[in-house]
Order: sequence, then C-alpha cells, then structure tokens
Amino acid sequence: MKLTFRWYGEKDCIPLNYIKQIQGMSGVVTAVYDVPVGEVWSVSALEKLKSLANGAGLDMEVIESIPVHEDIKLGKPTRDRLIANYAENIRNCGKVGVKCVCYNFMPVFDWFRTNLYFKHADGSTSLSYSEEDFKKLDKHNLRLPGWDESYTSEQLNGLLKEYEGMTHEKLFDNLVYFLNGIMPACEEAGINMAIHPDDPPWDIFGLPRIVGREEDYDRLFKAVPNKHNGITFCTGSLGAGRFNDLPKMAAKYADRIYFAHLRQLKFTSDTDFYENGHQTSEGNVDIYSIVKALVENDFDGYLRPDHGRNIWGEDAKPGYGLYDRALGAAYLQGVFEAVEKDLKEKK
Ligand code: DNO
Repeated sequence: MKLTFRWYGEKDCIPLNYIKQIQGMSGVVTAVYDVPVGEVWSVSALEKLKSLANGAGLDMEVIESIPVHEDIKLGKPTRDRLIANYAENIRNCGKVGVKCVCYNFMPVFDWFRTNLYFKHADGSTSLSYSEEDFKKLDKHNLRLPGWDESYTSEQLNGLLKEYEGMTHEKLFDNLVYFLNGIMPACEEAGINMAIHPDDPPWDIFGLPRIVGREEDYDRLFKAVPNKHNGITFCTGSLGAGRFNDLPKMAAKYADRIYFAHLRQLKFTSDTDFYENGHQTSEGNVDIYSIVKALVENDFDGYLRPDHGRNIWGEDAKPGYGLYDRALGAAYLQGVFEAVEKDLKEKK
C-alpha cells in the first residue's frame, strides 16, 4: 500500500510541505487543471507539477483525474479524436513516472451531494445527501459547487438534451469502446486505469450510471479483461448504496484495485447520509473489514484518505481540508499496520 494525499495543484490552500509532514505520506494525487477537457496536457506542465511534489519530498505517481470528454460518453463521431488525445495524455503521464490514472464515466455530473456544509453537533461540517432536498432541485437550473468542472445553464441544458434516450447499455458500450481505444497507450506507458464509481451509485436526473455495483464490475472486466483496466475503490461512493457489500467487493477485486479512496459515511435514514471522520465507529462503512479484505487479498495499490470534515476552524474546500484527512491518514495506517501484523503472525 502506498499512502497518498489529494492535492489540487498550486491553487490548493494546503502547502505541499504540510502534506509531507503527515508521517507515512508517500506522494500526492493531482492533475493539470487549466487545460480544457479533451485537450492534451503538455509534458512540461506535468513535469512542473512533478518537480513541485518532488521538491517537497513527495512522489507524483497517481493522477486524479484525466476527465473523459462528454462526446466520448455520448459516443459521438468526434470521440475518436478525443480518445486519441486521451491516449496521448496517458503517454505523457507515463513519461513523468505516473503509474495510475483515476477517471470516471458519469454522464454530466461527477460526485453529488445536496449539502456541502452539513453541520455536526460538535461544530464540524461535512458533505451530506438528502433525498428530499434532491427532489427539490431543478436539473435545468443547477448551480451546485463541488464538481470538478461546472457548466453554464445553456451548456448544461444542451448536454442534458444530448443525453436524452441514452441507455445503460449504450453508455456501457461507449465505456468499453473508450477503454479498448486507450489500452494500447496504457500498455506502452505502464499505466493502470482506475475507474471511480458513480457517486451516488444510482441514476440521477434520469441519466444512466453504470459503475456502482458488484455486477457492474463483473461485466466491465469481462468486456475488457486487460489488466490495465482497473478500479478506484471508493468506499464513500459504493457505500452510499446499501446494496453493496464492501468487504466482499474489496476481496473479490483486490487485484484490480489500483487506487483506494477510504472514507466514512453515516446513514440517517434509508436514503440519507452524511460523511464523517474515517473511523469505523463513526459510520456505516466498516473500514476495518475492508482493509482486512484488501490486505488478505494482496492489495498493492495506492490509497488515500478521502473526504474529511472541516474541523478546528479550517475553511477548506468541502471534503478536502488538511486536518481531518490527516487524522484519516493516521487512522488508516494504524488499521493497515494491525491487519498486516496479524496476518504475518498467522502465517
Ligand atoms: C470526489 C472525487 C471525485 C473523483 C472523480 C474521478 O471527491 O473522488 O470527484 O475525483 O470522480 O474522476
């Protein structure tokens, strides 16, 4: 396991040397943020990021994310050119030592919560989801922060129109087409792709979502068996689906999990939940059993603490403050150490 920390580049309010001060931290997970989706990142932009990370004593072996252009998800004729650009990005990442690329295939929206500042009794805040608030949203007039990219209402409505009639099967075929198109570049660059699950793992706004359940992964690996086709195992996203058995899935796919996002959430009703500190005791995600399943099945990927709360007066990007993610990093290392030592003793 290699412990990493998400860093939003030079605009991130968290300095690299603070990240380095979290003991056990091997590197940052980052991206080139100022190039429009679909265009190629230059090697020099990647080199610059890498040298900043390396200058602070951190590696840069994971990219999160290279976003996938909507035309690829839609299967439009322009996709071949865009897939070629994506492949070029992968090769460029390989040139600077990147080993893993996280991406998602969610139409239009990335991860979705209804409140970015849910207030806990102790004064901390975190992200939360309420079905009732969700139902009140007008998809044609949305301005929710938190997406890696946001749209003007005109763009959003245009996109939603293009997705009319999109089915799960068609979207899945488009994912397979995309993966088959980039696998040769992954082989060449020695890069593993790690698809992020849909968050939450069900259709939203009538848009199909196809990566959120055990059977979705079975289908994905059957369609693209290439070993460079792998997963980001995000416990917060998959865990929002009560139908998912996370320890079982972690064990089953351990050799395809190239990146793990470990985080906590607590259900307040059948559908509603808030995110919380990482410990198993703080929610419904059994972090201990997931780590155990990963370790027992020889998980050898990257790991990062994921969404934390804003605590101790920090006013950071929701989910991405320093303090609670640092606590999460310490906790996760403790769980890994205990589970690994236990396993060694038993052998
Ligand atoms: C949320 C993140 C996601 C993730 C993308 C990957 O906090 O985990 O936005 O980066 O879905 O493409």
